[in-house]
Amino acid sequence: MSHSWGYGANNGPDKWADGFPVANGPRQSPIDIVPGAASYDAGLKPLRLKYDPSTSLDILNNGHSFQVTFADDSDSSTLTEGPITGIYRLKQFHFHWGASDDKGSEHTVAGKMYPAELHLVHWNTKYASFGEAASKPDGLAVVGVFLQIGNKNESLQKVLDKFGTIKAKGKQTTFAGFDPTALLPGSLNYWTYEGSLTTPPLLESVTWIVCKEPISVSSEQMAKFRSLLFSAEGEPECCMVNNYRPPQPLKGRSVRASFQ
Ligand code: SG4
Ligand code: ZN
Repeated sequence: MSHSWGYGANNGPDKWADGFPVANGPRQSPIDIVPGAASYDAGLKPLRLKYDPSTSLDILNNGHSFQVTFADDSDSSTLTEGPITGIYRLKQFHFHWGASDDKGSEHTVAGKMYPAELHLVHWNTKYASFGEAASKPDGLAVVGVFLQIGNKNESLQKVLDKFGTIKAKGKQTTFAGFDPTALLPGSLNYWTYEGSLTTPPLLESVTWIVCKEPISVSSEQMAKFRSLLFSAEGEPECCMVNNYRPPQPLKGRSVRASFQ
């Protein structure tokens, strides 16, 4: 891969191992979650997500996805309990999605793909910064939430309404006062396993927490995701679609469920 990574035929997931050999490592993500093969663990605590809307800062098209970034200089927006120990701070959330409603999520459930998947990225405050935590086996915890076609999602719409200003790669605008709690499903039942970032550098530092219950998104809202561009202003327009990595081998890992 002489050029930078992406999701195209020449720089997509099949090529990532050329520049990032850990792509074939022992704890890569995403995976196919087989509910019948997951073991219920009565010792898994409920997730505690405490988000302060005043910590939301801005929204950015980074050329791979778009993300909403949070101030992470204090324990204002945190994830605790669940499968993790200690305090993890919210850094950003982003999504992965398809070119059509029949694909787009990274994790799959018994082979089923959802049209999109939300990732809320947190880092372990036993380390000094996100950058330091990102390479540690217990450095990151990402909460994954599937999106399923249904009613219009009014909380998500607040995010989509900013897309006009972040259409191209590198575009950024302020995004204040947003509470990501509004994007969580009613039930926080989850599966958990030890995995990795799903994009290069594919670091094996993520405790994955995947919610069983999806949130809703309308077909019209999904179409809006696909109006973003991978390309920068002035470059040939290239729609941001299919920015997901397919499931990777489990390699003997166990998937635990917080519910029966
Ligand atoms: C997306 O490309 C995000 O925009 C990235 O965020 C993120 O990288 C990457 O996905 C991998 O994260 O939860 N899917 S994932 O494993 O969080 C990081 C940024 O580039 C390091 C900041
Ligand atoms: Zn992600």
